[in-house]
This record gives sequence, C-alpha cells and structure tokens, in this order.
Amino acid sequence: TEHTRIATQPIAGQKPGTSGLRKKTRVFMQPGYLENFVQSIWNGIGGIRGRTLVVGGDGRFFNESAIQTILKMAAASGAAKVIVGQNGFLSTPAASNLIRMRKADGGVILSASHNPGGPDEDFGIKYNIANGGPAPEGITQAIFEATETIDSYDIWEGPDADLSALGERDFGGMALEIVDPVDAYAALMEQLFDFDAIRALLAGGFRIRFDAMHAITGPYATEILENRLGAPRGSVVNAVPSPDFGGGHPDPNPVWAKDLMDAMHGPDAPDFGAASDGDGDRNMIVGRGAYVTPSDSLAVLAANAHLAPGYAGGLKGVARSMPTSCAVDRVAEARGMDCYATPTGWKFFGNLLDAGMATLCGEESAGTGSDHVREKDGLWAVLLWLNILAVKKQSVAEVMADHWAEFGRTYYSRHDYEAIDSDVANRLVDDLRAELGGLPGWTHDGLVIESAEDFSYTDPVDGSVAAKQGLQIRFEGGARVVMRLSGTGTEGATLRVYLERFDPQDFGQDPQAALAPVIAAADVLAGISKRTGRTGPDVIT
Ligand code: VG1
Ligand code: CO
Repeated sequence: TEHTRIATQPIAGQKPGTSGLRKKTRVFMQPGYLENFVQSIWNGIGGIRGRTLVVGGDGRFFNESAIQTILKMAAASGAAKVIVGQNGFLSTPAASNLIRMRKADGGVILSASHNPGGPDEDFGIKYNIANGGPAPEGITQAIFEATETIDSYDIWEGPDADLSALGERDFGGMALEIVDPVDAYAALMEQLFDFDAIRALLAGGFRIRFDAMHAITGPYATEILENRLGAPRGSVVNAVPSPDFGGGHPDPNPVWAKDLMDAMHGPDAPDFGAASDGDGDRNMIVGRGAYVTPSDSLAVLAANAHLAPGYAGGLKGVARSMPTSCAVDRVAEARGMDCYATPTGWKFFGNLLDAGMATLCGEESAGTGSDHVREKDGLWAVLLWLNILAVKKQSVAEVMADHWAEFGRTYYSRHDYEAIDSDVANRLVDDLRAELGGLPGWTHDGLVIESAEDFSYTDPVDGSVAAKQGLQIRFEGGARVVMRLSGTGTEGATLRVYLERFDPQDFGQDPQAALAPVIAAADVLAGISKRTGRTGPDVIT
C-alpha cells in the first residue's frame, strides 16, 4: 500500500481548550488543517505504530470526511487497528466506554459538543487516553507543542472506507472494524440500572419526553428508552441526528431546549423531561413544571445513587468543578464522603476516578457522570434519575422538595456574556485578579467578602498544578461569585459569571430574585456592564 509523506508547516492557533480543539468548520476544512493536528496528536503521544484507536463523532457536518482523513493517517502511521462507530457515529460517553471495553490505547472524538454544527458553524476534535477520558493537561500540551514544530504528515492515499458496513476488514494495511455505536453502551446501562423497575414505572403510565435535539443521543435514547424500557414511541423527540442539528443549538438548557421547557410547563406536561447535547455527554432534567438546576441534580444523584444497583455499595467520594454550586458538598458532608473541587473540564476528574477517590462527578454546565466511563454522560444521568424516581415513587418536584428540606437550597445561576471583545474580556479578568488581595472585608448591599482567590488546583494523585482556573469570591453566609473565560468558544471571548447563595429554609424563590444582591455585587466588582457595554447577559442558565 502507498503511504505518502506530505510536507507541511506549523499552523498557528492549534491549542486545545477546555475540551479539545474547536474552530469554525471552515477552518478545519482548509487544506492541511485537520491533517496537521492529527499528525500532531500522533507525534505528541509518541506515535501510534501497533496501537489500537477508537474513532467517532457526533455526526455534525464534516464528521465523515474528517474520519476518512483520520483513518488514512492512522493507516499510514502504522496503527494496528481502528474501531469506528457505524457511519462515523459515537456519542462521547459511548466512545469512552468502547476505549475501555476494547482496551484500546486511546481514541479520537470529533465534536464541538453543544456548539451548533454546519459549514458556517463549529467543529472540534479531541484525543482521549487509554482510561477512556480526555487527555490530561500534560499530553494536551505535548500535542500543542507538536503543532508548533510539525514539518510533514503521513497519509495513505487509498479510497474512502465504507463506514456503513459492520465488521472487520483491511484498510491500507491496518485493521478497520465498524461497530454498532449503541450496543456496548446500552449493555453497560443495563448493568448499572434496574431496568425492570424503570420498565414498571413507565408501564404504570409515567410519561417521559426525551429531546435528542437532532443530535447523537437520538439512536441511543430510542434503543434504550423506547425499545428496551418500553416508553411509548414518540417519547424520544428530534431523534434523528442531522449534520446541522436541525439548525439549532444542541445545548440542553432552558434557553436552547425551550420546546422541552414549554412542553414540561404546558397543560399536558409529561412527568419527566430530559435533553442531551450534540455529543451526548450533557443532560438537562425537568419534572412537570420543575426545572432541576444541574448543580442540584448532581447533589440529588449523590444523595440517592445507592438506590441504583450499580451504586448500591455507596459512593467512594464525589467531585465537582469549582464553579459548580456547593449543593453537593452539603450532601458529602452529611454522608461522610470526600468532596473534591477541580478546574472546569472533565479531564480533571480522570485521576480521581482512576484512583477510586470519587465515584460521581459533575459540572454546573449540565454534565454529570461516574466511574462507569471517563466522560460525563447525558443518558446515564437520565437513567439514574429514572431509577431513583422508580424506587422512591415520587415526582421530580417531590424529590427536590425533600432534598432541600434535608440539605437546604443553594440558589444558583450562570450568566454568560458571549462574543465580547477578547481584549476587553482579558482586561476585566486581569484587573479583578489584581484586586483580589484587597477584597476581603469589601461590602455591598449587605454582602461582605470573606475571601477572594485565583483558583489553582493541585491534583491529589499526580501532583500536577493547574493555575489561573477562575476567580472565586466568597461572601459571609455562603454566597459566592466565580468568574472565568470560556475555553470552548470559537468567536471572541465568553465571560462566565457563576452566582450562588445558600438558603437553609426558604426554598420557593425565583433564583434570579434570590440572587439579585450577588448579581449586583458581581457587576460592581468587575465593572461588567461598564466594560462590555452590555445591559445584561446573553444567556442565563
Ligand atoms: C464548557 C463548560 C464546561 C465543560 C466544557 C465541555 O467549558 O463550562 O463545564 O466541561 O464546556 O463540555 P467552557 O470552558 O466553555 O466554560 V462539552 O459538553 O462542550 O464537551
Ligand atoms: Co458535550
């Protein structure tokens, strides 16, 4: 077989962010752009000769042609085998599971997650290691350094692979195996959850609506919720993945999953609603008339996971990203579990999960997961919720009311200021960072700052340090503001302002009203409206 070496030059800006390299699709489609990055992955991890990889993506525009290129480059660099989801489809958690199950050396996942897809929207690529999780910082840095010195890439110039035909064949001297993307994942879910109990719940008339948002979870949710658990046909909506996600944002929050919110608050609302994102790792949970904030969802799952067979032995510990609310901390404290706070991004949970220090992890951005894979997992969270509801025989609203009565309520919201000028955003964060030392004692409208820090994380397993991971300002009485810049955007900068306030007894307030003093203090502290010229955030979740 003909393997060709093509001369190339470094391309600036191929630095992975919170979750891989994300750019406008047309940037990825430029000649050599994808090839440079893929070769840099191979170079950054010490080559792929003789190794086995898993490859798949969320089906967005350019998914299949990117996979064809990756396969030809894997063949040319001597990979032993590549396992690909049929038609190039693999949800992020299913890819993580396949890497682990098949004992692959790593995997390449094509997705820009919740970002829209299409020729004028976003594309992304990330490398996962043998534990199934996103490459940690050290490997990501090695890949980035490889992009800065690359001078050639290797590719097999043969015909495209047929990604629709299941089974194994030769492809440019390497083994190519096409697998059903759902099978192994669905089998794992059956091991973790009491499918009989959920089936009985659904057979008893409990109605669900799962919105796949035209993205990758459609086939997974249809197989698991409808075929295996017996939910009536049509319980899964927007179930066919489309390259541009039906023109929408596959981002499961009340803003972008407005149809689901409307359905859940309408006269004929089902009992349980859920949605997932582009690549299937996020989840949104909503009961009849009762939206569950992701941070609260994590706390509820931590408090009740033992009701599912896969977690009947209890949890070894829990972990949350630093900006995620402290609701789960209160559960951990009450149950005598360790609780870790990590920087934003799933890659920071990997060591804790591998070391058996945490069983459950979560982020305020609608990501929850456990040690069953090394990614957050949207459908897994939905199934754990259904398992808990089936055992408790309660509505979502009742579960929340009981949870708050036991642990108190942490009012929480995230305000995003999108596509702001990068210089303005950087200056805002830099200026506030410079003032942190003088902030304790500062007061505004009855709030008093207790501490202010530039969050730095030392991994308890390998001692690696991640600095500058967000500005964290705590007020007396348990209120908190966190500010950081997004690492997944493709246009300008996005300022994320995370707001929370603990209330031990008053659970019925509107979160924006309950947080009003904290919101006002954040604006005074950072001069957000003054500096950005915005009168309010673009997205409130
Ligand atoms: C965002 C979220 C973060 C999440 C990341 C990847 O990152 O805030 O919690 O891990 O997206 O999720 P950032 O840097 O934009 O805040 V996904 O579902 O986009 O892979
Ligand atoms: Co995602």
